[in-house]
Amino acid sequence: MGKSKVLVVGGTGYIGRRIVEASLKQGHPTYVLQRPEIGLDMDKIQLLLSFKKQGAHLLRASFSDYHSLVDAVKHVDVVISAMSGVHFRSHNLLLQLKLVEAIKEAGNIKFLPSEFGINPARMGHALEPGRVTFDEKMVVRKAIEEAKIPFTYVIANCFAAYFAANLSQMGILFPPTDTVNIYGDGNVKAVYMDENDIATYTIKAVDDPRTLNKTLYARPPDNILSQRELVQKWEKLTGKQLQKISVSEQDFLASMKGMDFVGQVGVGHFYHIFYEGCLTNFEIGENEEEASNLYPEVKYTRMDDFLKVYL
Ligand code: NDP
Ligand code: GNU
Repeated sequence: MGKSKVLVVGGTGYIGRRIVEASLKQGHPTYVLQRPEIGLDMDKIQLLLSFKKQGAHLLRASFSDYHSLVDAVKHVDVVISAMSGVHFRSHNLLLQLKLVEAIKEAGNIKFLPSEFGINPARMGHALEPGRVTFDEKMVVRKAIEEAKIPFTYVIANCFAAYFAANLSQMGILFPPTDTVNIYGDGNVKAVYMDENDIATYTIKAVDDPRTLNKTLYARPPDNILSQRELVQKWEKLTGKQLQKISVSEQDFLASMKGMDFVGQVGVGHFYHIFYEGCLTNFEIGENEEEASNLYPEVKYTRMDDFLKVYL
């Protein structure tokens, strides 16, 4: 039995493009949704053409044309959604409900919905307005499970480019040069993942019976780091100490006032990650898997190496 045919929805997106590349690299017949709505977005067009050059097939479909979605998913065995969550660019997680319906109608297809962050099933207590990310992901999961569609939920923890590159500072995507805000005592453990490894693990899970109807965490031992440990790695690389300013929980949460919606969402997520420790304050359960344990052959990127490009 050959490798499953994979359709990536949201394939020109930030994690989506990496999932397309990983699917091609691991030898899956790879399909990418081509939406008419991308119009004159030349960057997306160029990305789609580059995927085609690498052997991917483009499938035209639109979320405003349900039958085009059904026709598209009928070409494949597995659909992976990398639909945007709540952040800088757009916020369309609930559009996936149409995709669930199309997959249900087509039948015999596994679905990996757009997760790739904190496990939303553990965030019932999450702060407003950031909780919307988790609530919407849970609505999609409910639809998948009610439709009895086989699934795998990929919990990516923190994308390194959004959380490690900036030493976990908000509002910037490069390391600070003089001072760094430390959340509380900075000793709460987080998990930082290179996005390319998330894509690799996601594709490894596609045909793996061990991940069928399971939650797959990316929590490799060397990448379980506190913010203070991450800062120390950077200081070692630069040979320069940063001035550390400890931010109390109260002051951090108070900073939400006066921020725009996305900023407030971010404060909520950062709070749960760096004050509460929501990524590491639990053991991975019986009915759950950890990616570096299932796929020890993957030489996942450590943050010492990830940070080098920012020097
Ligand atoms: P992007 O903002 O890159 O968007 C991904 C894709 O969503 C787009 O490329 C587009 O697909 C599709 N999309 C957006 N709007 C629409 C629309 N109106 N109709 C149809 N398709 C649409 O997403 P990210 O890669 O940043 O996020 C993907 C997932 O990763 C989310 O679940 C998010 O929560 C999570 N995430 C996690 C992070 C972490 O640190 N763990 C960091 C960032 C995101 P197309 O290619 O067809 O144009
Ligand atoms: C990260 C962000 C970075 C926000 C997740 C504001 C979903 C997740 C770790 O919403 O846009 O500065 O788990 O000023 O489950 C936001 C998104 C990151 C947080 C990405 C995200 C992480 C979404 C900021 C900022 C770098």
